[in-house]
Amino acid sequence: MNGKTNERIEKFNNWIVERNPAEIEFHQAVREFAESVMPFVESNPKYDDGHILQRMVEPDRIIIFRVCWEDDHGHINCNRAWRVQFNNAIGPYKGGLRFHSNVTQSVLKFLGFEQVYKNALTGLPMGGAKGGSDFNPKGKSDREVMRFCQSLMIELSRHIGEDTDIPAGDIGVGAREISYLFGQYKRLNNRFVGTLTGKGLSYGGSLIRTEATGYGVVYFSSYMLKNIGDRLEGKTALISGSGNVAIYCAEKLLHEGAKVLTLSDSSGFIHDPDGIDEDKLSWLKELKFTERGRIGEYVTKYPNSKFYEDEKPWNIKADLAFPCATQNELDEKDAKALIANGIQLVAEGANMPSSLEAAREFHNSGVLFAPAKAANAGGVAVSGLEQTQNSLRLPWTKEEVDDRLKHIMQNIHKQCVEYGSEDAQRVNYVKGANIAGFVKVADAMLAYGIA
Ligand code: NDP
Ligand code: 2IT
Repeated sequence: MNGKTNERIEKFNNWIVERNPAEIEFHQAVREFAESVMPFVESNPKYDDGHILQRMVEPDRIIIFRVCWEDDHGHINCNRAWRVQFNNAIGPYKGGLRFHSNVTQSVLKFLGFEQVYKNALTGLPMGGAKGGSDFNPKGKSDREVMRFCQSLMIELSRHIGEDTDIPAGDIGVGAREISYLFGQYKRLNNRFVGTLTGKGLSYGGSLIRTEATGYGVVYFSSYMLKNIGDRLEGKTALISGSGNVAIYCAEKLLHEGAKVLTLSDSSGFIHDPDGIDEDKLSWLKELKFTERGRIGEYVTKYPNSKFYEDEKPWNIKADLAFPCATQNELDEKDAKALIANGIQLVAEGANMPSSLEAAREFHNSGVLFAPAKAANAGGVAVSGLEQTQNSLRLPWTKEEVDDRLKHIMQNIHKQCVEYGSEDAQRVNYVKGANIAGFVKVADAMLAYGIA
């Protein structure tokens, strides 16, 4: 990159910081994107002339609202909720809802921004959005979660619809929450339409949607390895998180013959040197999804493993790493530790789990690095397939959805190679994913004129 381009990137980033004060996660996501896309914009004057980058970083709209609900003790609670409708140039807004005490407007703006380009990469007609609340579902009863979801939907329902905006799950929003939200949406509208995805199978959900994000991360990783004549079989893997994405990432790695050594949650990580096999994983599913237990309980059941309280798994030696918990869970120091231990591939199951410095470390040391936009797009892709099945009023088989998911992940890999090949040997997947997503959205925006 020449000095003039660097200067433009700096100026652009300073402008973003000024316009969006204190939104540090949003600054980070835009910076990573601008570093890839600015040189491309400069060499394609139609994008520069259209001021496309400047337009893309402004959400179409943000809806902010109060959610009041009564807990089991009769106390009145008040949370804040948002829906960031970022960009609908190539389809209706689409993206998850997150319930976590650390949700802020900045977090939802970074997630909404990245969702736009992730959704474009899937090849399905979906714009990008994200929403959620600072409501913390941990320790709440089912009835409390239900009352919160119903209250939230009373306001959210005015802004969404099957052709307008289709929310889904994310951190803290799984099958239980989607059911309460969908039930309330249906009640308020008196229409049975696919306005949420991740629904239960008996009321419009798609087979494989639960597994899709984790499976997709592994499919993408196998295409990356195949591209250099390698495969997943026989490799060792570190996974962080033990939620939806982490568990199904582990399951697919086992199917592919890899050995999973770690899983984690916000209290620490477990290391099982014998590997987390299918039986252990099925026990874990019960623990995490039914009993809502903590990962540390694993060592009581499997005493040959060890629990490391308040630590992350990145110091364990392995071939592959899959950060599948949350943003910025892997920093420069963690990246250096992974590299020193000879890590071959890092694929982001979570959204923006690597800090900018960590991603740079991976790039500079030649680690195969799959950014979230590409690697975890399988979840929203199968959400898109759920919408298609809802419109057709026809459910597809497990095999059909899984085949389509594989094909979509392969096609995302192909787009990364097309736009990210730096020489015959090396693909820069960050650059490839950012530019491929950018081109689709930018071309649609240009076609609409000035809007
Ligand atoms: P879940 O709520 O099912 O699981 C989240 C996991 O991450 C839990 O183990 C949780 O631990 C851990 N975690 C969450 N926040 C933190 C934190 N601040 N520090 C440490 N650990 C944390 O969420 P998902 O598995 O659905 O989502 C995980 C990531 O994947 C997110 O980044 C999400 O945006 C992304 N993603 C999800 C998709 C989906 O389809 N669900 C699709 C694409 C991306 P604890 O229980 O202790 O909080
Ligand atoms: O980050 C993501 O892609 C998701 N949470 C899934 C969104 C969706 O609409 O399925």
